Amino acid sequence: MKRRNFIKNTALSSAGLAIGSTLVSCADDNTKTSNTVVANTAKASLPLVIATWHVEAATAKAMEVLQAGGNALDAVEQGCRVEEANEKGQSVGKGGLPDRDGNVTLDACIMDKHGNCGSVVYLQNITHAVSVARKVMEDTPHVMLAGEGAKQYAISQGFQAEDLLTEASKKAWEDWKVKSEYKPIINIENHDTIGMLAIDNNGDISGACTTSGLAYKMGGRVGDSPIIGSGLFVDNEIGAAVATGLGEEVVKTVGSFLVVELMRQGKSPQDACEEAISRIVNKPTSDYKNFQVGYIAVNKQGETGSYSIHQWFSMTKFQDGINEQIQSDYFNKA
Ligand code: SD4
Repeated sequence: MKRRNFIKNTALSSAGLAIGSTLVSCADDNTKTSNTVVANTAKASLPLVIATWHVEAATAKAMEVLQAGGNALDAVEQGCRVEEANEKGQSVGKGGLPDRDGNVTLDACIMDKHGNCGSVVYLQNITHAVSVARKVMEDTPHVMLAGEGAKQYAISQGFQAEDLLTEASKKAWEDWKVKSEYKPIINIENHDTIGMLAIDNNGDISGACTTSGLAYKMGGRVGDSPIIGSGLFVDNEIGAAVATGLGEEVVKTVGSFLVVELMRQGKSPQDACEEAISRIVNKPTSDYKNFQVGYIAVNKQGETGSYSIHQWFSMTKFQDGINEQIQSDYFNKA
């Protein structure tokens, strides 16, 4: 059986479908090399949405899109926009904490079921970075736009330029300036970068990620969130993953791509997230006690997983009418 057909046959319908646990080796079609696919026992109903941290309003919006018949791409974009517009969230969109010079700079990306992707880095003055990333993906010949070019492109597409530094974020920055101590803080907020993955009624997967990055970072710093494969990766035949935490450590291990490749090799989303974290913490020089990284993942069968270095990372999951925050298991139990 061709791999693509095998996976298609095991994809779940909106009614939900149980799949037996089978190890299948199969030759691929002429676009891929041979591979091994494990179909885990799963009973998932579609659609479903997962997101990093505690973002129930965002997952609710995404589910609303999916239940109205929208696709996963629309769902993740609309879901992320909720947090970008939420001024109380100080790590995403408007109200994001600035860099050390007081500039709010945003990173975002989006990826669809075809493997198309778009991203923006170091974007200023535009709240909905995820929507600019989608425009880059759909309406330009490029994958990534940065800085002033990204901003000018957004404005040319009708996005409104505005000051993203709210009074609360300005005050936090001024307080920080008293000591000007740069230290990534573990679990800065009750939520952080929002990364969202969705499977729609057709069983197709998309993902998005948006952030103001690390608070008080150096001017010009870009994290993992807009880097395809690091902050986010989607393979519609296998699954998807998204990262949060100290972007530098995610980039060094190409974390989200790693999670998806581990799922391709047969690992469950949970095991794949755990292995990706172990690649970070088991480096001989790892300073993991001083930073957080968390992953969430979903596979084509609708199984999900999440794992982090430290406690208090969580995933919000909306499925079967239940929109809930799930505490993630974590590595550092010492
Ligand atoms: C970054 N990964 O810019 C993002 C920020 C984040 O928890 O997720 N912080 O490195």
